[in-house]
Amino acid sequence: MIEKQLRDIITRRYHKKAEECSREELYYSLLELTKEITKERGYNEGERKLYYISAEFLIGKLLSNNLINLGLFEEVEEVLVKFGKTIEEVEAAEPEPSLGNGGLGRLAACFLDSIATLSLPGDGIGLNYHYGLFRQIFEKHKQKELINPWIEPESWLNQTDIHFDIPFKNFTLKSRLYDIDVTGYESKNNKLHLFDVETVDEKLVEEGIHFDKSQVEKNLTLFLYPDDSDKEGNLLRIYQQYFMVSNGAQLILKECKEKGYDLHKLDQHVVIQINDTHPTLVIPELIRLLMLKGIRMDEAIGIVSRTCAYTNHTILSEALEKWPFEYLDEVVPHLMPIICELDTRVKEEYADQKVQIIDGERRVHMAHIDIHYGFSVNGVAALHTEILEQSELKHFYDIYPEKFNNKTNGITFRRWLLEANHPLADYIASLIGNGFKKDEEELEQLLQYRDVSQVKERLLAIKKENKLALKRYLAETENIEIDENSIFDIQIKRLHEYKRQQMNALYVIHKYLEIKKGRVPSTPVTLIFGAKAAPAYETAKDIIHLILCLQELIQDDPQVRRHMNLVMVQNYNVTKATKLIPACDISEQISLASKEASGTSNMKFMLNGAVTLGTMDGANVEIHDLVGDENIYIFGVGSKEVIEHYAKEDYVSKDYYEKDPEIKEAVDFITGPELMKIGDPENLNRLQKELIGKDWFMTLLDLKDYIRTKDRMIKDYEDREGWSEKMLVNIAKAGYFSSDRTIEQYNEDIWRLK
Ligand code: CR6
Repeated sequence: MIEKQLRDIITRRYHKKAEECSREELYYSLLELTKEITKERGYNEGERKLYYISAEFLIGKLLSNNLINLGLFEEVEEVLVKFGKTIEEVEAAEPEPSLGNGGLGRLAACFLDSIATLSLPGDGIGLNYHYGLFRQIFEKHKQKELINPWIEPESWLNQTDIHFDIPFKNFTLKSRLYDIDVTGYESKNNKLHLFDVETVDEKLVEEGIHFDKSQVEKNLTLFLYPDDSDKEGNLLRIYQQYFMVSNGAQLILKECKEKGYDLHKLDQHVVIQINDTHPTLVIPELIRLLMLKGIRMDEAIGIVSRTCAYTNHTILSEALEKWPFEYLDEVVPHLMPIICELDTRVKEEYADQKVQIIDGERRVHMAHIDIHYGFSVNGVAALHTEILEQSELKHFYDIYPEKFNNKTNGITFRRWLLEANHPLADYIASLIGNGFKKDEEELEQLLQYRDVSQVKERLLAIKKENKLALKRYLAETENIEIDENSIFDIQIKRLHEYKRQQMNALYVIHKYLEIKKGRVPSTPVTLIFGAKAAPAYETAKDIIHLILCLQELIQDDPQVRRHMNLVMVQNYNVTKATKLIPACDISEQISLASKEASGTSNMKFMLNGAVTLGTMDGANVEIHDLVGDENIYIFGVGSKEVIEHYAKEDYVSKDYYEKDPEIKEAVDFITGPELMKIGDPENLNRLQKELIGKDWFMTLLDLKDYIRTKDRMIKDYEDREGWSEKMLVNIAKAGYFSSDRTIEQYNEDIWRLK
């Protein structure tokens, strides 16, 4: 059936036999076929609809994902083999859209998958960035940023004829809507609506990712989050945000009109989830648009407040947006009377400075708009929500306890198990049947095999198979050699000081020195990193530099390399994650307690049978609750103590450095002769100074415990039977972290869709 359809498409497109097609030709033919079949399934509908507005949707490649959701993957795989290609080869021809930075954007993509899978009517609304997040390459042990194009004449995007006029202070931009069909697993579709400007000029980009930030009509949707270290960058972000939400709001009202809904009852038909503060301007914009339709301000504010819900993803205050009043006024003056009115109402009601929208320095606190004028505020893991309620947003919690709720993040198992790890998914299905693919808690049935050696041996064998696959992939794509018989210890996530890649690097230094002294680990270890640093984030780039220098030092030292290897993969993205995660033994989740709101790679690793090495932070806490002490390695200071250190300002990294010879030796090594020969003294010196003089995220506080715990883990790995039991328990308990569960909870508590 599929074979015939595909052959017909190939004949029409290329006038040749499928067996003679290049992988690109097969990819485009499959793209066409998949889009066609998707359309035929139809779309979820209902009296009430969700709009998930987000500046990021890190969807990654879609071919395999969509084929799995359509139930066609196996068939297509077989047909391609007939044509002389593997699905991996064909998929390599698909460009990867990088429309997100990391966890937050990937979460939005997982959510869209689950919303469709649960047959809920819910669309995404975002921007059609032409280049998305930069492509990373390494040169001279440093990160270099390049453009990352993904839009080709033919892609998953469907051009529509929907346009809106978006008013800015001095000009109006006409938008165009592109849609991507979101396939649910064995269900109907929803849509991801991505707005663009026709006047965008890709040639505006000069060297690397630099471009003229002042020409808004030419650059508005060029990049995801352009550098905002200067005023022009900040203004561009405000332009992007308003462009996104005004389009979104106009689309929502258009759909309501087509369905004949009464706008006075908008909140009965529509719910808007505001993903972090980037889409916050949708609140004043929707009020403005309702007023243009003749609804009085008072009523409009009420309607919008009953329609919008807000998700907070961080307690890092630098990430909670506060726009200077005059910046907003320069871009969207027509919203300012509304924002001022929203602020006045708050000031009349509450004297507390901490809950005001416009502060004494005339900065507009975006999250405060969301909390006062939305009906729900949620954190993304139990600990995170508790910290919001008890400290970060306490002043709001005191006013509106009923608005606060927790929704622990989740991941879609279709992408992160069925697609990423076929051997494991198939084996699980052979043991407990296919039910877990839609009802993930069924994975618990695996616990009955806890004492069955055969099953645990098979889990070890699958892990080995995946390690070999990763070895082949890295050899082919990055010319990197790794040893599949070593322990794979992996830390992949954005580079940020709070995530503490620098602590992992200090472990490497410590181990290097140990090996040099003849104290070698019982099993060799391969430490794998993958991370992009924000282009303007100096310390993050210095940490990448340190890791790359260490990589060279170790690669060139056969004596050390035999026992410990270090590799940093280039351009870490969704595709690389799907290759790395199934091969992992030790999952590094080592953020400073209280700082990682949830984390989601921790869930992906667990599901694929890795054991977590982590702090009591974010969703690690819930993983610990589920698997128990024996099946996770927890270390470090807890969140209460950390919060106290910040309150008392009593953490002095220099004390730890001076008092502990082991810590001192590792930190000193950063600027020792071995690394200074390889790297750039300016970066290495600066990083060392940062660690001794500031260390805002308390690396040295947890370093010793981290080293001890990781060493214990490496030792425990030798007991293969014991280790495989930990793997089994982790997989069996991962069901809770399905985004289907998360979305069911969003729906029950917040969205209330049928
Ligand atoms: N950086 C959190 O830090 C969380 C995701 C998704 C983050 C991370 O712990 O898992 O959101 N926050 O909720 C932001 O992006 C602001 C992230 O991805």
